[in-house]
Amino acid sequence: MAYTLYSAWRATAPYRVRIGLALKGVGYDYVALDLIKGDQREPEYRAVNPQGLTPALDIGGHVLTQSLAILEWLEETRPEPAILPKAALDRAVVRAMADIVACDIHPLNNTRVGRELHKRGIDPEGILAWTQRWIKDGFDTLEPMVAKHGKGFAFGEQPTIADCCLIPQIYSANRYEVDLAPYPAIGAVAERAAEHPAFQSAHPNNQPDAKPA
Ligand SMILES: N[C@@H](CCC(=O)N[C@@H](CS)C(=O)NCC(=O)O)C(=O)O
Repeated sequence: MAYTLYSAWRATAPYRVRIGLALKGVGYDYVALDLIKGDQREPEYRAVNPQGLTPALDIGGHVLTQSLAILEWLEETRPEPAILPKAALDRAVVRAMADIVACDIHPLNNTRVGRELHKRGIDPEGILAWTQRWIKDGFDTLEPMVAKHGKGFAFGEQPTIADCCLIPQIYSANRYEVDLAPYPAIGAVAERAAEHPAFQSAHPNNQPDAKPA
């Protein structure tokens, strides 16, 4: 059964799912949405995902949405290689790390939030400062967690759902010129992931819709 991922090259939520799919060795067809042009709001895509957000993963007869739900589904349907640790306590820590990115940082910095701030008269510098503020806020919390639990990846020696969320958020932090010097543990995870084939294949620059810098 061919899967289809509705994605956008540098959007972080589909990037999370691309990493998860690559870690699990699951292939898929790629449908690119141009989020600036507004493809996600067109009726054609709303028929796939009524929320008008990426990602959506069509698994043949069902469309899965919400990156964390998709990552959990991947783990449940393909337990190996595991992207959650075995112990319940450890899983809770990994999920907390993922939630800091997916629930606390990203929703404040999404494309539609930037669009709304712009509509309300906030200038580009103001929007950039807003974006940076919430990334820094989340990274301030994540840094000691990663320093405590990470051993190469955010939690332990193997990639987990925490890395699926953290690596795209680091990409976004670089895009929005956040100084990462205060976050050496997070920086070390980025370096480790850059060497890993799953993270390499999922990287925005390696997507069919990637645009030159
Ligand atoms: N909570 C959702 C967030 C999905 C989301 O916000 N996706 C962004 C891309 S990273 C999007 O499609 N934005 C389009 C828009 O804001 O109009 C998830 O984790 O899947």
